[in-house]
Amino acid sequence: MTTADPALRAIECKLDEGISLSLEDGLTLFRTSDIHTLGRLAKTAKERKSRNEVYYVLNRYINSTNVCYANCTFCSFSRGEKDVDRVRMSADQVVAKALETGTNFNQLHIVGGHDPRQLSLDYWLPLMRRFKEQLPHVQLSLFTAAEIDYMARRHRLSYDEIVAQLAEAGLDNVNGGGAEVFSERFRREVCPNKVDAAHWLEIHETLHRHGVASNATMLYGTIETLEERLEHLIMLRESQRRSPGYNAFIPLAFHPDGNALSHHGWTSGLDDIRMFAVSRLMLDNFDHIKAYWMIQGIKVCQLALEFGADDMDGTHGSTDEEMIYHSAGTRSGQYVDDREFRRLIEEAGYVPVRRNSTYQTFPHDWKPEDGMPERAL
Ligand code: V47
Repeated sequence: MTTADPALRAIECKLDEGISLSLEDGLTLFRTSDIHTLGRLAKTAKERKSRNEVYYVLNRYINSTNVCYANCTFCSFSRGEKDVDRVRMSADQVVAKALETGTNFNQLHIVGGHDPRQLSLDYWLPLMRRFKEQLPHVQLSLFTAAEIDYMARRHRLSYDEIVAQLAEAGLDNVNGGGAEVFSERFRREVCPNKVDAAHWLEIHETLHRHGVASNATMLYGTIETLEERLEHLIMLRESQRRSPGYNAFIPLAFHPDGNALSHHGWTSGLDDIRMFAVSRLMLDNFDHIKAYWMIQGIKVCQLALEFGADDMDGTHGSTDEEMIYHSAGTRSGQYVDDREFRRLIEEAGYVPVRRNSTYQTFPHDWKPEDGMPERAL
């Protein structure tokens, strides 16, 4: 039987007084066997931020290229130029994919790889303008900071210069990937060819200055220590203090199939649930903690709502072909009907709320002909 952990009482007092938690507090939360109190604290923190609401988005997810030269050891998705199963979509193909979704959706989520033939402003700026002309109500959630860093270096532009051009072409939000774990030790071993932590943070802070929102993630379940997870969360909290503009934090559970870190295996249900709760409690200046159904599986996502999560991400629209998690072994499908989101959220005792990338909210049966809603969170 679990007994109440007295060490959580001091943490609860800090939370009630609005004091940010320390790394040591985070370790106590990760190590407690009192999972019920952990859940209660995280749920209370969630309800202080987003009351009784839980969010989802009608969206379309596209991986526009899987060609990537970063060679991160956790990745099962990347392919080389000569691989028969490489995918590199032309701009027309990406537009066709987006349009086959119909018009009733609010977000295009696109990520790719470090692909020298696709990651260029010549490809992206005209494509973004086409999206904005044809689907003006659809927010563009494009790239990760790693892709922006790659593009900036390629064009020999400063972050300020490249972000100004992307913002002008209609970029609404940048996805949270590429963060992995900020620790230098981790990056040296796992993703040495990718943007480092300081530059990842600088890109996000530059985006915020240009009015572009962003998300943040952490890949957990490989070689990182609990201290490194907490340092990562604290670095994000400090970045949000310097430069408000992060909407959501998304814990990314490691998927082991077909990559060089397979021996770490799958994360456990308890580790997943703890990650949601600890993220919610450490990141006191992030409004949203997302339990992404495709990554965690929809059942863990529903449980995560009891542990501080307040978002389940999106439908993905039609029969799509997300590749990052499907090549690494996820058993989730490609599509969830929004009625299913609403059923699961209501069963958990919350009110389902449809949103876009920047958390403007919509009635469930909203259609583009209705015009954009007034209320933003
Ligand atoms: O940076 C790659 C992760 C990220 C694996 O902003 C893996 O809403 C687990 O940006 N196991 C890219 N994770 C995806 C991304 C993202 C994902 C979900 C939500 C949002 C958002 C953004 O995918 C990479 C890396 O951390 N990843 N391979 C793997 N085997």
